[in-house]
Amino acid sequence: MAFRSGFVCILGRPNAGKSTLLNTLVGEKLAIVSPKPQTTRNRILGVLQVPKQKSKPGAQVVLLDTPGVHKPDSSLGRKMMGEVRAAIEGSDLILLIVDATAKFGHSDEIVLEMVKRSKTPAFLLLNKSDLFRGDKAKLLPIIEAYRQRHEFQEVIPLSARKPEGVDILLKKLVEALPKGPKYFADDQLTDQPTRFMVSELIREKVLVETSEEVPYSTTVMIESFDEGPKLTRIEAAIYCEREGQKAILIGKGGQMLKKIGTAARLEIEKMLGTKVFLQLFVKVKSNWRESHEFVEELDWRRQLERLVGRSETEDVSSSQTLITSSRDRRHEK
Ligand SMILES: Nc1nc2c(ncn2[C@@H]2O[C@H](COP(=O)(O)OP(=O)(O)OP(=O)(O)O)[C@@H](O)[C@H]2O)c(=O)[nH]1
Ligand SMILES: [Mg+2]
Repeated sequence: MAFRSGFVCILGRPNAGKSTLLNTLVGEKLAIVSPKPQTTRNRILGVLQVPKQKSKPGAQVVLLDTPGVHKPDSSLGRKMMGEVRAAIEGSDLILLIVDATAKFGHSDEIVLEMVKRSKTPAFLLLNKSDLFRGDKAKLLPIIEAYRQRHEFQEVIPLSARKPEGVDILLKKLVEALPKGPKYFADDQLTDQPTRFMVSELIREKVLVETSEEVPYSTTVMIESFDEGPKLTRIEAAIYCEREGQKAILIGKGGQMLKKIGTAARLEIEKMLGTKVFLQLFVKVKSNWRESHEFVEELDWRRQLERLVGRSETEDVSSSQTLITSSRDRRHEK
């Protein structure tokens, strides 16, 4: 038997549990998760290494978590849907994940259409099975709705959060992959720069702590990142769209910002393995979600391209943190 590998796109509506599944499969928190829809804004790569076993040669599953499929109404939304298409393109398999507690509707038809158009084999994952408390019969109508519309290679009920049924998914996943090379080193988990992961952890805390328009009008940019052996100093700007949102993010006497900062710092410290001094600023950039230019500026892949382009004329060593993946960092220690 030969080594197997491939690119697997995790696709679905907002809030279905895509990022939770990525984290569960890889065994590390690579993507932020929240109860609010449209949490993920970029495609997020996670490498799942399946070790060699007696008669089996092992495998490498390159997972791509994606933003939830929705009808975009801003530059940010269009960028998010572009990320979804980029992840589908070139994937060997699609995992269509649905919240099995939700009824089949028009939005599901749209996601299904994307699967059909890609002509890529797909599994249907019925997530949040823990909410059925063992009553699998409740899943039958939704299974039927999907089966009538598309031929899935596998249909698997699971709970990405509990987790339950994920081992079955993993087995079927590896069987479905083509023979292939190792695309990533044995110890590589993701390609995301640490700086980006830090900005995402801050954004996650904003999503959890705030409500209504604020979470959707917010983005985070790292302004400085100095890593020492024991202490990492980070300055980050939380951007929102209006003065009123800024007031909410700061809170009475700075309480809200403090809460967000403390929760984010604890997680960043865990990820970096150093103490962290985190300074947060709140800035207003009106209608930034409508600015194609600003939305592109937020894309770390674009930031890297720009750095590489500049490197012939400029010294980019001070920006190294931007191109060092979290896994490499752990190696440097
Ligand atoms: N009960 C239950 N909740 C789950 C399960 N998987 C995910 N969730 C919850 O569903 C919510 C959304 O999860 P995410 O993983 O952020 O969903 P997503 O599909 O990545 O959402 P977007 O990034 O917004 O598209 C969170 O509150 C999760 O904790 C599950 O198996 N069971
Ligand atoms: Mg997500």
